[in-house]
Formats: sequence, structure tokens, C-alpha cells
Amino acid sequence: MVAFAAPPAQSAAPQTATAYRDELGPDVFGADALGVPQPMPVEDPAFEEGAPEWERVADEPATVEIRHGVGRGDSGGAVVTVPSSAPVAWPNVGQRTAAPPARTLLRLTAWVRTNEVADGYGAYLGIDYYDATGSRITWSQSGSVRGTQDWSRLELLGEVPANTTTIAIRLLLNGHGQAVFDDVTLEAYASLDEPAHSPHVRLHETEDVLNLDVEGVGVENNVYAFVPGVLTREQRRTVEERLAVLRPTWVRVFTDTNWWATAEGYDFSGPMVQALLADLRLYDRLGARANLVMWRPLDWDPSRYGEMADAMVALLRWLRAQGVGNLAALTLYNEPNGEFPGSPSEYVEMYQTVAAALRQAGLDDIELVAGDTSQGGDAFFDTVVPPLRGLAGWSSYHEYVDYRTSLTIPTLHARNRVEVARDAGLPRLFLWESNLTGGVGAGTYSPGTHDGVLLPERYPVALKLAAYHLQALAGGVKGVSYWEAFDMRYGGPDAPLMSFGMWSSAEDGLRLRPTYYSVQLLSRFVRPGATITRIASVPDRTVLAYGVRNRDGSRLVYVLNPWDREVQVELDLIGTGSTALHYHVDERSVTEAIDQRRPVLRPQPRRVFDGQVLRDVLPPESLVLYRLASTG
Ligand SMILES: [Ca+2]
Repeated sequence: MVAFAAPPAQSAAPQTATAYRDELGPDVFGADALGVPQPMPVEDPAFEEGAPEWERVADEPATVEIRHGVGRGDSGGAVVTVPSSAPVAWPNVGQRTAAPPARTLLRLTAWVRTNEVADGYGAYLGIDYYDATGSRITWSQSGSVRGTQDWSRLELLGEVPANTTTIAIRLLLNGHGQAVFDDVTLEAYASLDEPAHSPHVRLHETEDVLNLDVEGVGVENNVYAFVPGVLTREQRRTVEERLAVLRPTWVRVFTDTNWWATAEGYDFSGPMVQALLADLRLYDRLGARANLVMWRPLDWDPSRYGEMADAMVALLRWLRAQGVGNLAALTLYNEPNGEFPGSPSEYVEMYQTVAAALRQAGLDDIELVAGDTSQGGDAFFDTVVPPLRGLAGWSSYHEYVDYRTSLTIPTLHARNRVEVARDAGLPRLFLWESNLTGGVGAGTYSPGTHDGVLLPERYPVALKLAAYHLQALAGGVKGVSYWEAFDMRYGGPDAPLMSFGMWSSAEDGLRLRPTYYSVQLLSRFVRPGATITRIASVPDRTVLAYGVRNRDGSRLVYVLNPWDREVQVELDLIGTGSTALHYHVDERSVTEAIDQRRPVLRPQPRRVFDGQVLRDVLPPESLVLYRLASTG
């Protein structure tokens, strides 16, 4: 994440909580497709008239002007200028309009050109949602553009929350510099059907393939936890035992060239490289492939790309010489849209240099991961991923979802990234960092709290994250990864505690959290090479249900009930499966496992069912897994 992300953009007005319900219920349902849009009216969308409907929002010395000659093709445009003496805020040009019904999906697009935009989120689009009293309920925002870039198109998808009476579209500059906007469009799609509880649901397994050859579920791991002395022997054993239960298919690990590249040459004997070695050996034993992230490279300069490539090759060779067998991917820069100091073309050049060095060293079985952008990094992703076709093996992005909002936009965003990656010729897209966030005090190191409880300690958060991961995989993302395995400090004992973990820190007794069990139910059983299949549901949008076929022939069915009431299901299966091993997470079973400090979820008694129809009752707010076996 998170640790290194661009500052999140927000608007100045405070937000009320009226849009938010429980994180479960209808809010776990995403969307498969957008449908056909209808244009919504925008006055003077090309800034040719300076229409009074455009509000100009800026505090001096920042300015907002609509004028001729600055837009596309010398037409009119809107210019937001923030001199370096001005505070970084949210100056914008905006327009209000009556809101369409709740759950309507909106698409706002505009073109933007930037000049030396720095020190903030950048130039971007937003939609504010207001209730009848004029209070802002919440907002949606697009990705952003920073630096100096010629005309590019920004796009925002938003979902109208309940109780919205007015919306305002906004073209903003958060940072210093200048942004020019032009050619605004606003469209509304038909509202989605409201999900609803039904006491009885009929499910039919189909042969429809939703995603082929998926990689499964990975975790992020912090090398600092493996520095000698940070964990006791016993704690280390506990960590290993829990990771073994999770069986992550991938691990993503940060590295810093300062750990081994010194003025005198490479030195692999330092504590951080030794910790990296211990960490990678552990995951290697667990069968997880490793994605190394060159997180903090040498002092950055394009003239030193060769030196950077040599340092990475030296590390990879040394790790292999130590018997580390799971090195499979390499990412250059975490969240480069916020962290990479150069231009997109310099980023591409860096990948070209490192790709050539890997090839020359015979290390090109280690695949490069391109993109790896944080929220708001779509414009960067769209610029740098296509030129890396043929050089990188993977594309990647990160997403942290507000725990209170519906999954509609995040699931559509996953589908949008899948499409872009496919068009760019890098169709293997990994959601490399993901979690829910947005609690009180959320930020770089914490997802925040709700009613004083850290989000990953909340059972509803665990279930909603599983809903998100299932739908991202069904939407075409090849793998998802959880940020991050357990609470750890980045650095020494006084460094900040990263508290997104599936269990708490060593100093807090390594207490297990509900997310550990929901992640486990996916990571243990969805294996590399799996196919995700569609399960048809009548009625639709009462439960989430997906089929999984693993390469070894094992078949799984996941059904998620987000309601606070039971749902009876009748599941029509293909073929003649006749028994099912059956696991579930619900609040009771998870609380019991945590109280007993028991890392493994126990299966329920094996169910024998009559012919092809499995009948069951889903507990309230539960995720149920059926592992099917043929007896015939
Ligand atoms: Ca114009």
C-alpha cells in the first residue's frame, strides 16, 4: 500500500454518514456490466460560453478561469492555477444538477492537460453527492494526472448513494501547478436491481467460464519481521503454522537496494538481506511463488539504470545460489504513479534496461510486473503498460475499498483494468494489494476503526473482503493478494505498526482476526491454474455464488449469504457428484476458532446428497464452501 501511496484526494466539505449502511447486505454485490448509457445535461460542456452554471471554486492566490484559446484545438477551456505560495486544496470548476435515482451509475469524462503539477493528488474529476439539506453525503473521484502532460482523458465511474437529491460534477486540481480541462461528458446508466434477501434460492452450476488459469490468493509480507530477534522462536513457529494453513499461492516482498549495494560493492551479509533470505525460504517451503518489489532503489537517476539492473541481478543470483527456488516475478517501484520520480517514458526505459539485464544473466524466467499502480493511477497504468508488451509478464494494480460502500464501482473497476490490460497485450493482471479501509483514523499504516474496533477485527469486514475477492476473480483478475499477512513494524521497534494484518503483532500476542478465516477459505482451495465458472441464481442478487475447477480435478462451489437471515439453497450440480465436504465461516464459527486459538477451520460433517441437487441452509452472514467429490 498504502505506506507509500499518494495522498488520498478529498474535497474540503465534511462528509456525513447517511449514505452508509452495514458493510454487508446489498453492499456486497458488485456489477458485471454497465449497460447502455443515457447522456445527462451539462451546460456549456466545451467551455465556449463561460456559462454561469459553471461554479468557479478557488481561494486566492489560486484561480479558476474559463477562457478562449486554452482548450483543445485552441477552443475555450477551464484553467485551474495554483501558485507555489498557495496551500494545496481542492480548487475546481463545477456544475450542479438534479440527481438521478439511488444506485444509478454515472460516468463523467473530461480531457485534461497539466503543467508542472506536483505536491498533491493532481488533476482529477469528482462528483459530490448532496442530500436535501445540502450536506455532502459522499463523493466519487477519478484517477489523476500529475507533472507536465499533454491532453489525456480522465474518466470517473460513480454510484449515486441513497438520499441524494443533487450532484455536482467537479474538475479539480489538488497540488501546485496548472491544469486545463475541456470537453466534459456526463452519462447515466440504468440503475442496478436492488439486491434483496429471499428465503429460498435455486442455484444452477453452468459450464460458462468466467476466468481461466487463475493464480489464486497471495499475501504481502514484511521482511522486517524476519530480522533476527524480532520474533521469538515460538512466535516464528506460530507464524509459520498459520501461513502453512493459508497456503498462499504467491507472496509479495519488498526489497531495498541499500540492503546490499554499498560503496564498496555488494554485501549480502547484512541483517536485512539475511531476513529477506529467511522470509523467501519460508515461503518457498510453503510452495508460494515470490514477487520481489524493488521498493527503494539506488538514488534514482536514469543514467544509473544500468547500475540498478546490475544490483537486482546480483541479488537474484545470490538468492538462487542460496537455494531459493521460488523467485518468479520482479516489480520495479511500488505504486509508481505516486512514487516514481521520473516521467512515464523513463519508467518504460527502466523496465527495458532491467529486462535486458535479466535476459543477459539468464534470469528471464523471472517475470517483470508492470504498472503496480495505486488507486488513482489508471492514467499512469494506461500510459506505461502498453509499451511493455512482450517485456513484462504481468500487469498489476492495487485497490483499497471503503468498507461501508457498495462493491459496484470496485468490481467494475476490476473489469475495466482487465480490459485495458488485455488490449495492451498484458492480459495477466494481478490485484497485487487489496484490503478494505476507510475506518476512523485510516491512513498509510491502518485501515482504521469502526466503533473503536480495528476493521480486520470486524467479522463483517472479513466477509465483505471475501465478496470483493470472489467478484474480482470472476471479473477476470488472475490473482488477488491480501495486504498484509500480519501486523508488523516497518523498521526498528519504534517504527510505525502496519495494522492491516490477519493477526495482530507479536507484542499484541499474535491474536487471530476474522479476516484470517475468510481469506483461508479462498487461499487454501483455489489453486494455480483454476477456472472460475458461473453459477446461475434465481432470484438473482440474493447470494453470490461461483464455481471453481482446479487442475487436479477438484471442484468447489462458494456461496456467500450477506443477509442477517438464513437462506435455503438448492444447488443443481453438473454430473453425478454425490458428497460434499462443507466448510463455512460465520461470526459464531470464527469467534469460536479465535477463542480456541485454532488456525484451521473445521469442516462440517460431510454431506451426502441425493443425485445432483444439494440442499442446504446458509447461516446468516456466511461464506460456505462445498468441496465436491464423486463417489461413482
Ligand atoms: Ca473547448
